[in-house]
Amino acid sequence: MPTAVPITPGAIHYPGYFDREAQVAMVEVLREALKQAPLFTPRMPRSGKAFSVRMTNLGALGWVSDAAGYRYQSAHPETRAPWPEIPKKLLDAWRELAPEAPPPEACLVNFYDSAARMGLHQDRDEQALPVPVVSISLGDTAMFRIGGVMRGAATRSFRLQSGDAFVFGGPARLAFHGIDKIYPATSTLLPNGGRINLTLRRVTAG
Ligand code: MD3
Ligand code: FE
Repeated sequence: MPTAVPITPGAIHYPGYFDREAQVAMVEVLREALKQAPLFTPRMPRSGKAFSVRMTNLGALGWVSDAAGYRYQSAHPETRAPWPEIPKKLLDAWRELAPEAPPPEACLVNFYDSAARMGLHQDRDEQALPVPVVSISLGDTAMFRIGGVMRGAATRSFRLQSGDAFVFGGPARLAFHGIDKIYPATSTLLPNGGRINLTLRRVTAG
């Protein structure tokens, strides 16, 4: 088993879960998937304001956000094509890191350029809230912030580096969290820089 570092109740950090070779192979698989399901710019419900993070999805269901609201859907919002499959290495990681959980249905792919951020939020669009979320970071280092289940609770910040995995289960599953900053040129994994975060999720009740 990889080294597990407990962070807050239910949140476990696995630094360097994917070695460099596995990271390179994952980027190669993602490049192919992104040809089929290009990154799109999500928009805030109601206001329609663009996110700074671009996204796509893998798996039976994908998370999308536009002026109509947040939801999971089975097709890409622009091409209308079904999402590509979740790569086997990610399914293996899910089985190792969340052995009790039913299989993931969604893998949200977030792409951050050096100016992108993600504000403090909760992930609660899934029916399977007892099932953990598994996150994998690739590319430039990010400053990640996690708080409590109430927006005003104290927060702690951690660096997420290329190859790191994180499991958010139990009380951490509904914790507020966000990405405050990307540190440019901290990784050579992506030739043009930036950061990719993969989150594996169960959406429907397991
Ligand atoms: C804690 N992504 O996609 S990953 C997200 O780096 C999201 O792209 C960030 O927040 C990113 O929703 C943070 C870590 C993460 C992901 C999902 C969580 C932490 C979480 C769900 C519940 C609790
Ligand atoms: Fe989130």
